Amino acid sequence: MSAAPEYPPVFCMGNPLLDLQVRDGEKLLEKYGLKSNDAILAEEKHMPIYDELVKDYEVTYVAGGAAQNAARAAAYVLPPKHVVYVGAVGDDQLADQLRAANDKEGVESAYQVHSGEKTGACAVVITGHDRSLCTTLAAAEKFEQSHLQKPEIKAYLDNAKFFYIGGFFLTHGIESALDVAKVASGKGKVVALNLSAPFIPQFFKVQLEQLLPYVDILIGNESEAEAYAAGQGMADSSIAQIASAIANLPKSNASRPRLVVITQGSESTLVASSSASLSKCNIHPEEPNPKTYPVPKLTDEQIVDTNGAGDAFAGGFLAAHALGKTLNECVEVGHKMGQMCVGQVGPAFKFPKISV
Ligand code: 26A
Repeated sequence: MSAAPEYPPVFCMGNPLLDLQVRDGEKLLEKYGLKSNDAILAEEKHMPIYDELVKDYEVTYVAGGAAQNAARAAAYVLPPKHVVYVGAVGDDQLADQLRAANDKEGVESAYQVHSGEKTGACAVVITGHDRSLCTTLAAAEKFEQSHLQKPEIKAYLDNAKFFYIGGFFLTHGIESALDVAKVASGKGKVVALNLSAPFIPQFFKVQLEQLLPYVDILIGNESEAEAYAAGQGMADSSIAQIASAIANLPKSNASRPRLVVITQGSESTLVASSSASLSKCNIHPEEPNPKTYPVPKLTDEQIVDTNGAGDAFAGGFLAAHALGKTLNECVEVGHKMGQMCVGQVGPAFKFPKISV
């Protein structure tokens, strides 16, 4: 991969959001009926939370949006100009802040801008090591398929080799996700999808099932895997069984195995493959499949908050894969980026950069 390619090889798509993050939010969880470690779409009853945060709490404003976090993590690992991110924003200060974070961290923002709309926001309520995410998508859910047809976006799509779609995007954008994934997969390119939150496999099961045949790398955590299993009548299955089952679902591009990568916070990460092989980024035929990878331990003092840690893992994993690293190296880079993110406020990384 050349240092500054004409077009970025990594294309990410999701909901661009600005995170409004607060600590010690126990009262907020109670008041708005939020679970301490969850991600939801705000309902009518949650809407006052954004004003309340600004009025009564010390808010840290930080670039968010799950796939955008992964894009910034990937850019951290890759040489300059290797990552482009697509999603819809408004024409407001929130969008300016997101663009500035992407510029600083080496992600090209290829936003669809909806004038007169607000950019999406996520209330991030931290309690201990848990984070509760409550999102109003606003402009993000106005993303239109036509954006992908614009010549400048088509050029990104035609030239990218690795595609990353946020599972959260399936709440509104299955047609666009299918557009991207079908074409990419048909050309033998790599398509990665993040499950994003338990409510995606739970309530957007149909959309997920439509997209999965085109997915080469599925990334998620243990509660998302369990939510998937519950929807498939596999509620009593272990994480290993669930990961293997997903890996072996029908796949459009049969020339590439499907990898299912399940993180479990500070517990081991698990990777299942539809078929072991000698190829670099896969499980070796003599190794166990699924294979588990211990996570380096962090002390309590090293943990600032866990917002974005899973996205950082995913971005690191994909970037290492784009660099032609082995599966073991991809998981290792994922762990390093996840842990780096846990040591910062919000979905953020260390600057000046350290090598990973
Ligand atoms: C559709 N929803 C609910 C969402 C999100 C989301 N990103 C896209 N769509 N809800 C929360 N997030 C982002 O997840 C990151 C942590 O993984 C937050 O913005 C946060 O940065």
